[in-house]
Amino acid sequence: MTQTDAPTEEGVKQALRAQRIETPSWAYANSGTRFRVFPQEGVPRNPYEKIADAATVHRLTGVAPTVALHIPWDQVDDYAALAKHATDLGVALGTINSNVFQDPDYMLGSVTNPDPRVRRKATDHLLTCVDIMDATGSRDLKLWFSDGTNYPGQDDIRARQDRLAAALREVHGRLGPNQRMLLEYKLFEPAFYTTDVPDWGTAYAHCLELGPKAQVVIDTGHHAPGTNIEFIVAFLLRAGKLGAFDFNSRFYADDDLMVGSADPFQLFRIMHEIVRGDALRPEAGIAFMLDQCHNIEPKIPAIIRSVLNVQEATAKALLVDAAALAAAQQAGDVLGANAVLMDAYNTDVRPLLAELRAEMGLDPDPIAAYARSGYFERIRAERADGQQAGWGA
Ligand code: LRH
Ligand code: MN
Repeated sequence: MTQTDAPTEEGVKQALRAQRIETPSWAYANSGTRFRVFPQEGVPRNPYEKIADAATVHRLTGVAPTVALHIPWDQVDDYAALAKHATDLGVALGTINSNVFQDPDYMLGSVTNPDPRVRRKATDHLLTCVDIMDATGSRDLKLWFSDGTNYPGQDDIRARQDRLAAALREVHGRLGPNQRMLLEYKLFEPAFYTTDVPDWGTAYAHCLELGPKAQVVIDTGHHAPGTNIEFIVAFLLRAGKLGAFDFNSRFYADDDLMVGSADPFQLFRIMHEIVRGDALRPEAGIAFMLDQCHNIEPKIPAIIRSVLNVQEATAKALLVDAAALAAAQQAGDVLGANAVLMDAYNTDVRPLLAELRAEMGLDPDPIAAYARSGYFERIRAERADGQQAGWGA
């Protein structure tokens, strides 16, 4: 289906069938806010059980075949065995996420820390994550740095950028031929004055400086209120520097709520730019990941709902009549052009998706299928004892 053809139902279904959404291991485990992490029944106790839950989401949705890991939250002795476990369950290990934001040594920064010993330790962790990618067969290393300062004068803003660039360069040099590093930005939190990678421009500039294996990640919860995220998507796609999304949604800050729950129209506008940029198909190389925390809601149904929300926004974006849109834009027909987009957005795509799932041999309603499956009752009993997994904050 190209940009000029009017969308066909079969074309839309074909694109949706090929969609790939990666779920995050940490969303299956306990998470919360600085005020409280509320444990839930049936929560996984180790990476093996997190992967089993991710496999359940894939079994019911058909479009979530990979699970992202977070190190050390998903540390194991044998990553090849973990990868085999995933394969046996019909999924694969995906993006490896580094963690240089919890160790006490990183209070004043990790790779940007004034202390070279701490910088070395942080960079070594990033390199260890690449070793893990070699063992799991993962393509992507995702780098998010909580690094920043809380008070003016606390540290030299420019010197911290030099330190960051040096660490990133070392990691970029270590990557194998088919491996990438994905640099994530975030406006603030946990730092409240400067953040060393605060916005897409900073991430983009570092990735340009690094080279072809460095791409930008857009976490949809990491922007100042009112930021036009789809502009950033269009810009980075055009520049060939968009590597991935961390999908979630928010009403205020980095709320990490279910993607599409707070602002489904924004998710549609983002997916419209993806479809317009012919970047939905897996070969385009964009990793569509969820990065969420289900603090009060049951975790597996929340992730299934999130996958469905991405599918719905994508189906609507695929229904945009590109030819009519281009014609109206060309003619300066402001209302006409807007109407083309709103017609697609206001289309109820749920029947089409239910039909597609049936054609894929899946239950048209994955959430109801999960409730009927008895999976929750089983894991609740199996995992009644032992230490539940969490993010150890
Ligand atoms: C930081 C972030 C990052 C992850 C973490 C779990 O806010 O978005 O992507 O490492 O959440
Ligand atoms: Mn993220």
